[in-house]
Amino acid sequence: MVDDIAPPGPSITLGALAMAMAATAMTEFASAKEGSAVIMATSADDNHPVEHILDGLEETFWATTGLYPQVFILAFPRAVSLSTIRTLTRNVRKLLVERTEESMPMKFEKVFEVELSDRSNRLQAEVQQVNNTKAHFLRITIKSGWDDFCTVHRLSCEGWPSS
Ligand SMILES: [Ca+2]
Repeated sequence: MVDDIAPPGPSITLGALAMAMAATAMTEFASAKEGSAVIMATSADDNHPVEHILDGLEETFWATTGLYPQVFILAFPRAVSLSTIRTLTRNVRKLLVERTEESMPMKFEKVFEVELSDRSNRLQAEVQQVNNTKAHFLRITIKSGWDDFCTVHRLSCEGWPSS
């Protein structure tokens, strides 16, 4: 007798693939540890520098010091594929997030624009699902505020390395 040979077939089922993908944790790319940095900002307050946006701490923040709009650019060390963008701010009204995949932060295209509600100087937590948005740089523009000055406490950009 000839031994039965298993028929060739897919080595992994769709269900197993879905489980494997779900088990792959997203990476937080808006972090100095990942090699990301804020490379440009329109306000520089020694007590509340832009590094405070990426330090992972809620209590530390970047503070604006002038008129709107206020802008900062986040550079990832390489292009990434983003799933979720979160911001933790105070007194931000209109927020625009743009991206570019190119190696120079010159030409940006819109990812989303939102108007945050007035929380009377309390923290505003905003979450946007951005559906595998590829970005090497993000440009964040605070177009207007609910007060003369606003603060950015955290920026979170979760996703996967871009293939
Ligand atoms: Ca912080």
